[in-house]
Amino acid sequence: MLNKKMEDALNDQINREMYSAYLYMSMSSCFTHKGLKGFANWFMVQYHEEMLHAMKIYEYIGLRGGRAILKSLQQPPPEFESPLNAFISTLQHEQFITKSINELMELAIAEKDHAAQIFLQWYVTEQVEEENNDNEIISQLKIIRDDPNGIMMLDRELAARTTTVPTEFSKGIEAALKGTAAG
Ligand code: OFO
Repeated sequence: MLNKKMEDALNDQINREMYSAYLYMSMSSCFTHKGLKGFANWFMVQYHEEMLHAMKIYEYIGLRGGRAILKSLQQPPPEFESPLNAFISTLQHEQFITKSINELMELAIAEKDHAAQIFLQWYVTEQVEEENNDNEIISQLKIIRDDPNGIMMLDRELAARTTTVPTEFSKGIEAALKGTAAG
């Protein structure tokens, strides 16, 4: 059974993951509007990843006898002036998420909740990959700068990103994860 402190902290993390999804959905909309469909695709794939992150916690709280409580979402910015600006914002947001995951892990250790520590390990590993993905694209964008040919080439590359996480959560996240790379 989850204790109240752990349950509240995990519920706050659901909200942060849902905001992440909302933020990347907003970036996707912005780049669709700018005619950069590859960047829009990359951020929509990221939206699905964030929904998975939120749903895993939602289900975990229930498995441990707690109750997922959904809170209001903050409005994400509607506009991003350039792909570089959006990816720098993405990296900064992911660094904030990494900090919040580390704080959750520290709470699980302080509360001697071994099951939560094992559960949170997946997120610790995931954040290393998330920050690395953003850093790689930022490096490319810094080389490209304002070169339209470079932006269009990267846009074509990012158009190839596909969703590898399940998007059907109605039968439960563990069922949806079986047989996927994300599981
Ligand atoms: Fe982007 O890792 Fe969850 O929030």
